[in-house]
Amino acid sequence: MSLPDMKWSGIIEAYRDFLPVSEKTPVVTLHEGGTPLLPAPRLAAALGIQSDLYLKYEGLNPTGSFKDRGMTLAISKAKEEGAEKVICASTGNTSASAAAYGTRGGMKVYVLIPKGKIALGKLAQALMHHSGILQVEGNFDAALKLVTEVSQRYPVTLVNSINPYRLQGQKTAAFEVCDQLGAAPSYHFLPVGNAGNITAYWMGYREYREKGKTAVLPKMMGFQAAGAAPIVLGKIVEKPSTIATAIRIGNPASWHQAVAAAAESKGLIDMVTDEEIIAAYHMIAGFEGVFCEPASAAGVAGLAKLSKQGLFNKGEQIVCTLTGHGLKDADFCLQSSQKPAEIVKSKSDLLKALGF
Ligand code: AN7
Repeated sequence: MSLPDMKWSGIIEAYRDFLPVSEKTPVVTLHEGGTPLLPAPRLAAALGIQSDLYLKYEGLNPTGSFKDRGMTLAISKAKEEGAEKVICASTGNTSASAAAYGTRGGMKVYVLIPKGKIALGKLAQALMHHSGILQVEGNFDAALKLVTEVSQRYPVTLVNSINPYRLQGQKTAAFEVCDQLGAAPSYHFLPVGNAGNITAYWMGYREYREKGKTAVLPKMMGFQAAGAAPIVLGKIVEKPSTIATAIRIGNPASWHQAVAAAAESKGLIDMVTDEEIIAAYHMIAGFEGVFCEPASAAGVAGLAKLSKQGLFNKGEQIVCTLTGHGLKDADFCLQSSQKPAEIVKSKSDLLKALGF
């Protein structure tokens, strides 16, 4: 490993020239970003894809999801502006990230989550970082509406992706992909929930092209869960439903920007069923040793779906962002795995299990 790699100290330091910060901005960081872009040849072969396939493993961020990229900037700017309280609505990962970064910045964090619909690991994170955990009986969309209204009238800073600093921070993932590959890939697959991330990646890729860092741009390929697919259906989904709780969102905040990203890049926004998401989730872990949470597998599920149409060619590069770590939702993993652990009572049991 070279010395610059060892000195990685987060996305604000790495990409300062591209971000709305000054020397006066107090940088609140957990050294997020710098995540690996992993070649995935066994997964590509299993999907029958000739292109080079890579996984951008965002589960390796400090709180286990891509949200940390946006949160370091949103919290640093909130601190610069003197905020004492921050708030977000969340399907889980935003709250985990806000809780960690807000605490590190010396602020009080409040999170509003849909009751019973967030993965346990994410709830544990919000608890551990001493945030005020509040629940709504409704879904994420209702929670977002509430925190937006309150933050407009009271001295509490909203750190959902409506806060423009969030997407500014998140765009650095596109910079990293270009820096790691030497140019933008042919296709970029990712899950779509509130639609901030696809918007941020597209902004990042375009900025990098304007600065001469990549000559090409990828096709942006976003995937919603079929039970929570307002953009695909063209209408708000009042009661979104999917096992991928992170993307259980019926009225995305960045809806129009996401549609524009897909259109301008000649990509698409489509949907995948829960069965397709679960199959992809197990394939990524089973073929590549990479564990992501169910929602994170929606992009790969989309790739699996399209690969049947023979769209992808040799010499092309495909990047799939895995947005969050699998340990966030260990409950779901155990529920959806077919095989319980075998009981071993003797050496002969063990030898039999090993196939000897
Ligand atoms: C693992 O935490 O919206 O389309 O409140 O946690 O940018 O919303 C999470 C979203 C994908 C969707 N994968 O990204 C929240 C929240 C994971 C996520 C998404 C989320 P966006």
